[in-house]
Amino acid sequence: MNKELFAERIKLIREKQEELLGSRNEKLFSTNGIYNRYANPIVTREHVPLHWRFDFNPETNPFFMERIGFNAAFNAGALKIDGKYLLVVRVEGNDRKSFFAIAESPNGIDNFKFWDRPISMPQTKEEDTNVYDMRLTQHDDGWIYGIFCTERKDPNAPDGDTSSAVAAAGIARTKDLVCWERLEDLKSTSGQQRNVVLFPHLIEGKYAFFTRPQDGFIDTGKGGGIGFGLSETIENSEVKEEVIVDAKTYHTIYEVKNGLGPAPIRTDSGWLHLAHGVRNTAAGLRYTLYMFMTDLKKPWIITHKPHGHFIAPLKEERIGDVSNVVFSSGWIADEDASVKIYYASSDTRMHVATSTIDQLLDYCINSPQDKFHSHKSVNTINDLINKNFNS
Ligand code: M1P
Repeated sequence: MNKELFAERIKLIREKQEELLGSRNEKLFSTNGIYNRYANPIVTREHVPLHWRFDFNPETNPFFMERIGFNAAFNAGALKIDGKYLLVVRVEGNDRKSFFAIAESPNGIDNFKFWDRPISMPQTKEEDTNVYDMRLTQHDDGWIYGIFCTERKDPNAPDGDTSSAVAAAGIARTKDLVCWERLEDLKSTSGQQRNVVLFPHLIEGKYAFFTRPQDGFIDTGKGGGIGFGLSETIENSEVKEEVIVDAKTYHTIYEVKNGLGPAPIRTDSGWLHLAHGVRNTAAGLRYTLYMFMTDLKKPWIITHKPHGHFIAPLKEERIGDVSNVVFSSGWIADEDASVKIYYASSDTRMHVATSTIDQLLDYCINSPQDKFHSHKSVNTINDLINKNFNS
């Protein structure tokens, strides 16, 4: 390729990305009045910096071809620091390996831009094959913790089984999201763990974790449900006992499995929680988001739980690498009591929805509960109809 064509390709590709990164997002009208979606995804594989993808030297890359491809950017943890909205994005390469990278926005809604380098995560004695889905917790002890899933090949897999894996909760801490100190993985009595979240305060002087015990890598088996347990230390964390906060339940949107999303938000009325629930369908698993509240002093006890899903995959969100999925591991409660809810669709790209603490409390406290039977759902609907007819 001649020099002019090489330069022209760089110019075109740069312009296209700058246009994407600089584009404004539009808040959409909300019929449900609980939260607002936005017109565009906020982080996608197209946001991955060009210097991670292309060799800019015409001698070694004469066709200016992409040398490293990226497949998806999803399931991000979130934190606001010094007025900046930061997402720890799960970036997945074409080689299927996920890693973490920070995307920063001045307003939390658009203009997300990746920092210059991805996070180099230190290893434990047992190296990670794959890491993903980091939840961030700003803990009272002064550290920012990232709890994530570390996946390794199952050492007990029979010969020829090249896909069985073991999932565990990896733990790392940082002060600046650049340098990370890796701690030992969480030990627990259940076989595997995913979707583990660190609670921001000590309870009875101990570190407190929301867990998701599971027997297998995909199937939660006899385990499942969102659990809760305490650990004496964080450096060598071990949860010896898990109570189930929210069990998987027949004929609900969390029938097959569930897991906590981000660390809960504290309000005067209790802790607000966002979680994902999974049900089976003829078309495969369907992941939706749901909410519940727990007691301020006993965050393992549910006080309010609206029926059904809070956010379900809609329109384009329904399609991607793993279709019919919404998943959240990050939200930010702002100083003005607004809440930015970050969620990924179909294991492919990131979105934002906005609400307020008051709206979310009203939703959790005043929405009817699931009564687990069709005829009882009809009674609930009739209660509302009667109220409206009599008012
Ligand atoms: O593919 C959907 C999600 O599946 C897993 O979540 P869970 O453990 O609850 O089934 C995770 O791999 C998650 O990353 C993924 O989005």
